[in-house]
Amino acid sequence: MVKTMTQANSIPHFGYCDEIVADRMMDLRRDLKKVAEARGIKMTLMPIIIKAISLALKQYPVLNASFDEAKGVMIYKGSHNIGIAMDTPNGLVVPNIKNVQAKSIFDVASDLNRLHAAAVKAAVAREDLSGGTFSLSNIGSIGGTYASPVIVPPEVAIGAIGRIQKLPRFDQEGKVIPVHIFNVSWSADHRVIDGATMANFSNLWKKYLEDPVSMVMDMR
Ligand code: CAO
Repeated sequence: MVKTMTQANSIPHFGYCDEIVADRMMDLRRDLKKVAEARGIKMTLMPIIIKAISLALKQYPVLNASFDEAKGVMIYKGSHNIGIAMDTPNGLVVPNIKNVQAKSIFDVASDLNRLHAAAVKAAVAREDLSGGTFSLSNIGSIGGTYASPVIVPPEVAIGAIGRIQKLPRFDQEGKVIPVHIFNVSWSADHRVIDGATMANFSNLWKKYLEDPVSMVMDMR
């Protein structure tokens, strides 16, 4: 962590935040949870969030790339290897789920279960720790709303998820209604990613989560 975070210090980070309405994805998770349990897999919201990231990365591949500073070139990665920050008794571990672009939500849940179980036992395989292309930190599973996540070099972007809260919001008619909300905080490398690209990526990801049926439309 000392080495990686020291390297990250030379990256000019910029932050971008938004709030996501979580009600429909929570409904989806409730239904998927029963199906997954019957197959021996724990289904949280994370596999849905991770798959939505991969679907959005397909349209914004510059966020799933690395920047070769010496040559001044971008290297676009074909695989979406999404690193997940895990809080363990031995500290932070960031294994990655390989090839999320080719996996179902169930496959992602299954990998997340396997990696989390290994991380808790300090037994994550070397190959699960290397080759990440994009990272995500669900700090909300512990608490908090916004964060300033630090990019994991040589990646160019990272997201942090805040805690889901029930909050008052206005509906179309101007009435106050209770809504489940969580915040996302993105950090990106401003040498190679511009703010508009980050915002467009985040808007697409948000649309997938707020209207999960649209995810099904784009899955292969
Ligand atoms: N808001 C509200 N509830 C949440 C939540 C959130 N953001 N994230 C998780 N939950 C819920 C889950 O849905 C689950 O609910 P049920 O008990 O009803 O099933 C419960 O909290 C436990 O979830 P979990 O934490 O076991 O599983 P997960 O897949 O959501 O997250 C992991 C897995 C590994 C990402 C998480 O456990 C973790 O370690 N988070 C900390 C990450 C971290 O340390 N980041 C900092 C990095 S920089 O130092």
